Amino acid sequence: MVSAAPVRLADYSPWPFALPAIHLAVDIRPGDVLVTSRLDLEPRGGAEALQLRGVDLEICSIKLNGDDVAGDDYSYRDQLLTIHSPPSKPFVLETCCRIDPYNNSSLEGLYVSGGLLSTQCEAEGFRRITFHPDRPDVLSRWTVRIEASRASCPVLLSNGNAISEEELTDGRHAVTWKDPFPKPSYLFALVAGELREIRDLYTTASGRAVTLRLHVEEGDEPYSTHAMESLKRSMAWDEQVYQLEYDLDEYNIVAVRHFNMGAMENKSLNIFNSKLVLADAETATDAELERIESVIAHEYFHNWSGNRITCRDWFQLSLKEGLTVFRDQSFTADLHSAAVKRIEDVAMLRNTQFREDAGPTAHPVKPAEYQAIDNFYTTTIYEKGAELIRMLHTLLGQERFMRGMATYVSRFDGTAATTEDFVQSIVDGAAQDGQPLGFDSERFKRWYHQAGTPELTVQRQWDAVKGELTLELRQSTPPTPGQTEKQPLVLPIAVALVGEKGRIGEEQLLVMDGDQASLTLQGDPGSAAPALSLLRRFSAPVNVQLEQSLQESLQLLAHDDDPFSRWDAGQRLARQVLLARASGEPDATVEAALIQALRQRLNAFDGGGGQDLAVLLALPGTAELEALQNPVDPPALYAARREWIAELGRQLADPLNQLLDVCRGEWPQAWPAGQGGRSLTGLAWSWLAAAGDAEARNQALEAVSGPSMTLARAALRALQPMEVDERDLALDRFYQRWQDKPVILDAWFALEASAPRTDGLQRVQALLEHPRFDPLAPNSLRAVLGGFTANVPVFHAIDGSGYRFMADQIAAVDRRNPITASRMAKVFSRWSSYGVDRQSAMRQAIDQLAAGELSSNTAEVVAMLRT
Ligand code: 0A1
Ligand code: ZN
Repeated sequence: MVSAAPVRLADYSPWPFALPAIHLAVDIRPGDVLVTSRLDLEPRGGAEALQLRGVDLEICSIKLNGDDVAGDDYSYRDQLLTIHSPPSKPFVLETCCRIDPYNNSSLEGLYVSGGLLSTQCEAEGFRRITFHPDRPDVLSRWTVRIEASRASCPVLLSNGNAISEEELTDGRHAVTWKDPFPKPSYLFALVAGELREIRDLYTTASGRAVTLRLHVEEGDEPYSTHAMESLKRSMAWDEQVYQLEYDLDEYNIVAVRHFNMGAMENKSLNIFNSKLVLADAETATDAELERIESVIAHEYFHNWSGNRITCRDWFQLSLKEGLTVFRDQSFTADLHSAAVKRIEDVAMLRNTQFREDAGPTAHPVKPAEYQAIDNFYTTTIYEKGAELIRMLHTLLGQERFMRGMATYVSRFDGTAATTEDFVQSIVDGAAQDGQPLGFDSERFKRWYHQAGTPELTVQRQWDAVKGELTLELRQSTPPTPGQTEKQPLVLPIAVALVGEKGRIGEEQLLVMDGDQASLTLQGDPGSAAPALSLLRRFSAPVNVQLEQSLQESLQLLAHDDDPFSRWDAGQRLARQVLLARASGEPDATVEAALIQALRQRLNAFDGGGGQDLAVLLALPGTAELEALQNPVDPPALYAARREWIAELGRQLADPLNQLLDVCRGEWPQAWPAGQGGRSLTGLAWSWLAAAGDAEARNQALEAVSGPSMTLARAALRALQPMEVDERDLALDRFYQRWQDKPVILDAWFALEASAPRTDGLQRVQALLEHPRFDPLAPNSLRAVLGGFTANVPVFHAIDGSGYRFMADQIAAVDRRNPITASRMAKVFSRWSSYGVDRQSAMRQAIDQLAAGELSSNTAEVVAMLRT
């Protein structure tokens, strides 16, 4: 294993040069690309040598102020170009390098995807294109001239505005782009190839006409409407809510098949994973349509939170990501259902971020060091980062928070900032009204540095005579790797009492910032103890330890006015049921009560707004259940879930069939309408089919050939876990229908790989050799290998065969694409929570991986897993 020296936040110092302007000339030829770069450099004092980053660059020439630099005057080793004695006055450094994007499978820097040349520079990909400091605090104005053959690359795109086009000899042409806004290298982008354009126009609030262009492969044009409409909605929302307008005349989005992540916010030239652009009701599910809308918004919102104000260094990554996730969550909440969105976000947080925070790769929202920054594009940086912004919003309220945002933008526009700059701006802006802040902002900043999910323990006492409920609260955060001592954090805790007729009195916001706090809530004197609605809207990202009786959970489920708390009460009961079943001792009382409560909900439903009911009925995620089991037994949890679904299907057959009748009328409605009906349909098919209902299986089978991708995929999900003929027929029909559409076929690969069959491992192997499987596309890899790890009985086979197989696959992917491989290696992060056999089998698989030659990305993750 190779291990590079870590980069430390504490070692930050500014770059000793300014780089106000960059001119790039990119000459695209059939076998290679020549990149000539002219850097205008201004020494800022203190620098003896000029050091620039460069990876896999073949140097053609290096000139300083027009003269060749002699071989003795520079060196290029260990990915660093050093000019030993640069001038002490401003000078121009011109380098010319040859690069080979045609054999670049890492998908970083410049690479080829389906005949298209495209870039990915965040975080440190620009150094694979030319020599550059490649750090986010060096901002420059860029001019980029791209030259290529018109036949193979009719479309040539980069950031900013196209300022000139040239017709050259030999069928070649060139386009020059100029971006007036200073930006760091990670926001540079270039795309060249044959693409079809979909064009639209947006007029900003102040009257600027912006040309919107979406670029897709030929034949994909009809699937671009949803993305375009989403973009326009995002632009309007940011104007209305944040008073932030778009700042250029052009906005481009390109869809590429081979992409390591979801999408990238390059200034005015977003590059998207094609699965997050191409969609309509026939080809994408409702959930995918909503996700596309939110990712389009996320990348658009980065124009201010990320591009106009960028990060000083990569330790500040959450400055742009946490804030932008918070903004895209608010956008979706405003456009659709705020309650459903909050519930979905919390479910995701608990199942991914809480798991990360409890395992060997736990790290703070602002890490103190890293080896490969690519490993820190995590749910902690993104989703926990967004929760920190949300808490600031909760503590300050909308008006004060927005004043803080305006202060942040006016202070830091055009610069590279830190998370401290952000929090300070928010509190300074908020405090302009002269009112006390209401919390200690220095203590709040601890959230950025402390890893781990806080535990909030609550005890209470009910004084029936006075009608007062007194709460005693304690917080503590369990130790995480490298951080044993933890400090108390600022926790905004929204609470209320709930009686048989709903909420009693007003909601209160307790701001806890020490180890302990107490609070008294006024209820009705002389009555029985009311239910406690704690952490409403999930006002702080913590785990709650509170003893709640079955009766209390049922009361909250039925009468709480906070939809999140109602949902949470239902989830608590479902967790109890599943954990009891997994331990072999089903809890008949809780099961009967929960089924009764669900029956009432189902009976009361008469159509419309079904999404609330659908989230309420959804079962808790596996990760959440695993966090509550010791040792974790994945097959037992899986079996418990399947049995419980079958039980629900048996006991609730009548209301579920009535539900199907009500929902059928909503099937044809176009998203976002009808999604509740379609979700509930999928749920009913799944429960009824598991209970052996042949009619439900038939309905599902038919839907696979129908006009709605949402219903087709719901049908496949319902049938997939069962050994029935309809399952194989359904999967086959889906394959036949969509075999020529890779974006859609990935769903089939994932379902096939996760289908629990006795010959599961051989089948997954066969999928990896399937003619439609593209080993260079991260989407395909994630579909098959991600699907495989979700195949509980096969992946977790007690003999360790699933783990060994996965370790081999990760090693193979690592040789081509370290970013994707190191993300996959995190599937082993739970190894120490399993029973002895699985524990040692998984540990052996990790050691097997560690023994091979790994990229520094994967080596870093594997090293974390082993500590
Ligand atoms: N900044 C992007 C995410 C992203 C990060 C790294 C990438 O390549 C290694 C690509 C995209 C976002 O937040 O959308
Ligand atoms: Zn982002």
